[in-house]
Amino acid sequence: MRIDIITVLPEMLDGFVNTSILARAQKKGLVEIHVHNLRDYTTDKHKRVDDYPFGGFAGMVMQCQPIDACISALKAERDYDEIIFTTPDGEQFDQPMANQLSMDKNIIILCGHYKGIDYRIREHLITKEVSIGDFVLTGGELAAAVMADAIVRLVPGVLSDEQSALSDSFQDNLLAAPVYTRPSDYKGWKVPEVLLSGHDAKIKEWELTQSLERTKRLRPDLLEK
Ligand code: 6GU
Repeated sequence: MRIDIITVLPEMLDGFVNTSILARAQKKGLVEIHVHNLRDYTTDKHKRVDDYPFGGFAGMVMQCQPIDACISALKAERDYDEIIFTTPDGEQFDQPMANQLSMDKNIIILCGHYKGIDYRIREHLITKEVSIGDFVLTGGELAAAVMADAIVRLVPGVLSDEQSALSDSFQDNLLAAPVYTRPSDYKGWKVPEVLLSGHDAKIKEWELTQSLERTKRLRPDLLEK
């Protein structure tokens, strides 16, 4: 899988892309992540990528030209399954969306900034608008990083134990059961007896009961889905 991220703040993503799960996935040759500086695509001699909005509104708007140039250059090299724009008014990112995107071959994530981008880009070039939650971030870089992390860890082979993505919270609309490690008794804080029993069926049943109980208590909305 290949993810191209377009941003005016590449340095904000470089560290993340070259550490974390994304670095491991790239080293294994399973994923390629490319960060593009939008400023490299402007024809403006002062390297500006934004301008005042028509209509006299407040703030600045990202211009069509550099975004179109960058996306066109990428599309000339390969076909893209999705061209995503990060924006607080987009569709809510969630685990099913991460699953779906993890099956794509090539995606672009365009990071929003300032007051927004010229709406014509959204009408003509963007295929999917995504928000990571009901709050406002200064820019789409953190949203792009969140999405890339959630997507890449689902690509087969990225996680060392493939089972571990399957038992994630949300993967089946249930929160994950608690986990414990040695020692079984720490300062008198004890691990549930059943986990030490070696009785697989009983352990599975305990895990499901815990998942259901935690979901009912903490996220009852998930049980309605
Ligand atoms: Cl995708 N972008 C921005 N700027 N703010 C957000 C967001 C995205 N998702 C939630 N808040």
